[in-house]
Amino acid sequence: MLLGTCGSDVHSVANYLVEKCLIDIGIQVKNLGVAVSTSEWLHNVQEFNPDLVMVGSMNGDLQPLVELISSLINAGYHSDRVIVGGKLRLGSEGPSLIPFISASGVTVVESENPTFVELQNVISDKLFKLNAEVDAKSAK
Ligand code: B12
Repeated sequence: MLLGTCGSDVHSVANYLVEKCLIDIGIQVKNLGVAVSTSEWLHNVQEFNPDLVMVGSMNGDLQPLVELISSLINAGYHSDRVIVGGKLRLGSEGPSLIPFISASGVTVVESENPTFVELQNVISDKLFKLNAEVDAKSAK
């Protein structure tokens, strides 16, 4: 899966710890790091076709996140494979944009301080469901 932040978000500590918590349960993570531009995201999604795209947003600026999600969907990446989380509620734009982000079909981890076990469970469940869908399609 791909992991990173977008826009001008430089909160690398959270990014690093989330990466470690996923690696701990055997998930392969390509960490793009912080303040990743939309074009860089799109380039990596096209190159690696990841099972999941995980975007962290810490600094309260949700507009770049919304733009990235739209760009990914426009480029044909399924919104069901996008997971966002971090400090999504605190910024002035937070409360109004979370429903908008959810409505686009991405998975929003709404807890600002999920334990690593919660985070690991969300991701494992998501991967399990996606794999089950792929199996069901190929069985038809
Ligand atoms: C350290 C820090 C900084 C450092 C970052 C250093 C670094 N290299 O990482 C510096 C000083 C650079 C910084 C700058 C700023 N910061 Co700052 N920062 C923090 C601080 C104190 C800790 C963040 C952290 O690393 N936590 C450690 C991680 C592991 O814990 P966590 O955040 O709880 O992580 C969990 C969740 O967030 C979630 N999660 C995190 N990432 C992801 C990704 C995905 C995909 C998922 C699903 C979940 C997820 O899961 C994690 C595990 O539970 C927080 C306050 C706080 N106490 O949280 C403010 C905070 C995040 N910062 C804040 C702000 C406003 C800023 C600035 C805008 C301040 C300013 N005016 O300049 C700038 C923005 C800079 C930028 N361009 O991004 C606000 C954000 C408010 C908001 N969201 O509305 C906070 C919450 C402080 C506050 N209470 O106001 N910051």
